[in-house]
Amino acid sequence: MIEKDKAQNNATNPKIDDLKMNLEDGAGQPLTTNQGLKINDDQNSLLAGERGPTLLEDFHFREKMTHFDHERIPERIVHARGSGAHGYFESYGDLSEFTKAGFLNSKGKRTPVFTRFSTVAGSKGSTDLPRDVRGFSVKFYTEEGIYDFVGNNMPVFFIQDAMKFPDLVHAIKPEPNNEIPQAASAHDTFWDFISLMPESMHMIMWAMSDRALPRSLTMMEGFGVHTYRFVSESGKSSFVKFHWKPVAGTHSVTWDEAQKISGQDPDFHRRDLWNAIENGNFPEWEFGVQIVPEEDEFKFDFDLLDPTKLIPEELVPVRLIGKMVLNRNPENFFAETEQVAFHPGHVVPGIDFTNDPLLQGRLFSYTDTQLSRLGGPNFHEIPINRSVAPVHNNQRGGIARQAINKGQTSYSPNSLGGGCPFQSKMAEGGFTHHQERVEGHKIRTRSKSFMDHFSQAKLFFESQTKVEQDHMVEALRFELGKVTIEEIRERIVGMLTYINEELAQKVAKGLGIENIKKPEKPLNHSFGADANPEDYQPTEVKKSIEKSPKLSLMASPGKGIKGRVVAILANDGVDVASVNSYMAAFKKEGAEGKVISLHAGMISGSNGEKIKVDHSILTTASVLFDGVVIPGGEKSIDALSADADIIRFVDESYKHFKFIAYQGDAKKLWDKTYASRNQNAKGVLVDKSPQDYVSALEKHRIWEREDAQQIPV
Ligand code: HDE
Repeated sequence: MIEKDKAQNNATNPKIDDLKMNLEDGAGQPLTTNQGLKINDDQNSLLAGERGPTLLEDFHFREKMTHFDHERIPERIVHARGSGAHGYFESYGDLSEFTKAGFLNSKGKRTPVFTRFSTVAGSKGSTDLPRDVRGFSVKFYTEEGIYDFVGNNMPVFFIQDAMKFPDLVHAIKPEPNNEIPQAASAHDTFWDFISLMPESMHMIMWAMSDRALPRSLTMMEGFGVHTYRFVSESGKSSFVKFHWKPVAGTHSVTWDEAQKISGQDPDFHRRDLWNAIENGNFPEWEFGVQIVPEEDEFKFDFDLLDPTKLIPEELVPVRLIGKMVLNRNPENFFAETEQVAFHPGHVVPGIDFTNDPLLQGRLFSYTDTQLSRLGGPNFHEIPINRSVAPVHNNQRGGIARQAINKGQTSYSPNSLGGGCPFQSKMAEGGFTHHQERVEGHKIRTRSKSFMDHFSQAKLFFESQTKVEQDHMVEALRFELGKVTIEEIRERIVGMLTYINEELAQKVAKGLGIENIKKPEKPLNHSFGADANPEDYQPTEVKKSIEKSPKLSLMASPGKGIKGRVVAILANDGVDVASVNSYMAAFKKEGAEGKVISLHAGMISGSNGEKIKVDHSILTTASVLFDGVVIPGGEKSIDALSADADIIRFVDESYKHFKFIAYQGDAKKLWDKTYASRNQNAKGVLVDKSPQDYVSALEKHRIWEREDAQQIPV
């Protein structure tokens, strides 16, 4: 443990110290019951005679079985599938001009964090690679209490009012009659709902983009989505949007890959995060803020309170204020990743809310859901949720209460307890809500300023590169192609015409829709029975900027190849020096080379040196790697090129736009691929150095490869 602490620079992480109180380690210890009684036989029940019935008296059996029977808790209603890790946040400087939040107010200040990434729609055991939004939650264990960032990897949301959340989730989850499909939006109920809710169209553009297929959890951005508030010591308030920017850059996989990964390794993202941390390639993100002075609230052509809108970075740049490093895997998945409970309402002085009606609803939902998921009101005492700042109040009792609260009083005001625990003045860190002036009639409605449903959908689509736009067209063709009701497809395609005519045409073509009906109003069907439908319809498209290049995934390629994994195809007789030089080049960059061979175990190189095989071809697939390298060695190449799975491995890598390098005799193998029919195949490095390959890989994929899709694998 101490070694690990040192390596992970955690010797001074107060949350890790706090968790140590609850660590249990059975190594070298006798087996006991939960009451501490040493167990003599854990293999057999207590029987009445050798072949007799089991006795009710067998308390050891009863205890063991009862605990087992209750091992599961309800999975999260959304975001059930997740992976988490510990780490720290380090502030770059002093942000006290805008916020009094202590963890942001001095250069180099470190705060422990626990971060959980998730998919949204699938169950706990579903694949990591559905087309879906990803959750991005960070629990900051600050000296002033817990601050939870609970965001997504897309900066906007499907709906504007929390009232619609149960409907959205019911629509996207498996259909209630047959519980089909798992972890997928490509089905009737989801698109039926969307087709009646034009406010979703901006988020739909994001969900149909490559953002929904991240290569790695460590290669995606995070967004707070809502506009929050910063409040300074002097009470000055500003609006703020939160961002996480991955140092490794933003990268995705293709839809064909995603589907295949789901079969080959449904734990692909979880494994990737785990391995990166175990290998010491600690993932990093920079934390950024877009700050808008309060007086500029109405300066934009959209409403800052509308969670279906983003602030283009070209209008308000993102200011980077700190860095998060994830450097430690959990000891126990259930205790930490499953039981961690996030809540956008867990804030510290200096961070406050706005009246975004989606955010306001969330402030209710997150505690409420933990009551059934974690069994009662004491979930804050579960070690992973426990604040490192001291907790004292008059709450008592409840299921599984851990704290042994001393004293006679559990009320306030009291005199018998000396007035304790006492309230803190603002100057002593007591939280006060920002004093926003509020007035209005009590009405159920949606603000008219929220009705421009298409302008940012358009901005997003038109800011993508050609490759990304093509992927979006394919995604919509696929998703809507799975919809069995023709009117739903038509309604969506009709809606697309309001975003971009060409997009609508292309999707329609894929669906065999000959006459696109540009739908008349009402496009929006989400309003109360006595409301005037006209008041709820999308308004004119506004264009404050034509393009926002930052919205393209390809705008942030990052630096280096940290976290990438490259397949090295090798068999007995391989050129060992070549394998070793690739391995060394990858390791130096925080990436990994994995030797794939025809069999497991060891292979002997051309010089007799033994090399460990990481995967036999039977147990792996090209979709699990970022690229492929084929070193020379006559005997190795002869054996590999006679294997159809190896040829397919290379062809499939080509199909997925991956960089391929081969050397010397490996030309013989290359010549057997479909890909080799193209004399000018792009992204294929012949007899180049490992360093050349590393530089190429930095680009992630060679999207300019026009013939990639023609490979029939
Ligand atoms: Fe959540 N959301 N959400 N959500 N959400 C939950 O809380 C909810 C929304 C997000 O890793 C639940 O503890 C409502 C937006 C993440 O544990 C639940 C509304 C964003 C996670 C809940 C939203 C999110 C959740 C289920 C609309 C991005 C996983 C389990 C008003 C800004 C946290 C739980 C984790 C989880 C409610 C919309 C992000 C039911 C009512 C917008 C990352 O409370």
